[in-house]
Amino acid sequence: MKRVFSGIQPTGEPHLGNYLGALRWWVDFQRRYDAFYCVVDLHALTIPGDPEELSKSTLTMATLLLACGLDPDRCTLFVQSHVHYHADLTWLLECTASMGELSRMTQFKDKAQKGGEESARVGLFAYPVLMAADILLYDADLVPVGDDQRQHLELTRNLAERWNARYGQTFTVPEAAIPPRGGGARVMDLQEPEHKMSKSAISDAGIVFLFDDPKSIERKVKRAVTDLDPPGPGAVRWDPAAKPGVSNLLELLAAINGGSPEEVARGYEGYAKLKSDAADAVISLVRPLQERYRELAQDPGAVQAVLAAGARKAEEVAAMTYERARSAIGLLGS
Ligand code: AQP
Repeated sequence: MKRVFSGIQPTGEPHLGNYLGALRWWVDFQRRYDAFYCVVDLHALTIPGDPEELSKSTLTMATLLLACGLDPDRCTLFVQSHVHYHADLTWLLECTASMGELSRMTQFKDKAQKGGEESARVGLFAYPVLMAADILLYDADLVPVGDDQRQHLELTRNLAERWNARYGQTFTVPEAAIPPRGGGARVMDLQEPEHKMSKSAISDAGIVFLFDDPKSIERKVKRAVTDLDPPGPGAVRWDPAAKPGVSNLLELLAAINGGSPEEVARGYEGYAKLKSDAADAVISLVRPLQERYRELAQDPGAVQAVLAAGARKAEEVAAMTYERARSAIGLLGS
């Protein structure tokens, strides 16, 4: 059976982009593949944050993943820092990666720009190598991620291929499993539809969080930026370059209710109905997740037990891969 790995950072609240671009595919993939999923808390250290908040949000994220439908009997769910091989393998990979290839990562450039490149953390620069270690440790064939991670996946593949060529066959070279076009691969910010919806955006106004109440969802979707075209035939159409806001709403509806964004567009002539249908679809999507989350959050001990069992299972697999890598690169065994 093919192996799948993916992770999510416990920074900030998860949003609709995380769900449509990644989490719902995780739920689907656990039924078909040997799936390893991880709350990547070490990645969260790459930007400033409150230590107390980090441990809380790690547990919150794990609880939410279970609420979304991850089933501990079908997948291995764990916290990245509970398996020390992630950090160990990162160092070995960092000693094969070049400054040049990491400098080309656009996510580093975007995030570093927000706080100033001089004060950006070294960990933020090296983050894609940690992500490569996460994936390669589990011999993953497939990595379900949103479109924004495409470049990091390419780097992972390059690092694995280079290592295998230099030190002998050690790693499985993974493929990205990015949602199909119109399937939520890149959900855009409702206020700035040229930018992806992101937890670390400066304003929350264009982000639908999975914990938002129906009123906030309705307000955010109804205030979504569209354009000034008058209503009528052709005003509502799938055209991400000319009509990014309208296209984003169509993509949301298509990703949630099915069909392609072009098909969805055929039912509309004006923006008000499009927005109210999109708001209803999002509210119906998040309501059961929120209910399930509230139930699971009553028993944090049970969630911790799932994570502890997951870490034990993950560690067994990670230890074997690390051992192969350690020996291939010439480190003396203990
Ligand atoms: N807007 C998006 N549309 C589709 N997929 C998305 N993902 C993130 N944003 C979108 C996917 O969600 C998964 C988990 O992402 P992450 O939290 O680990 O990191 P990220 O990609 O950096 O997500 P954010 O929200 O932008 O967080 P910050 O602002 O903290 O960096 C990934 O598979 C990602 O592709």
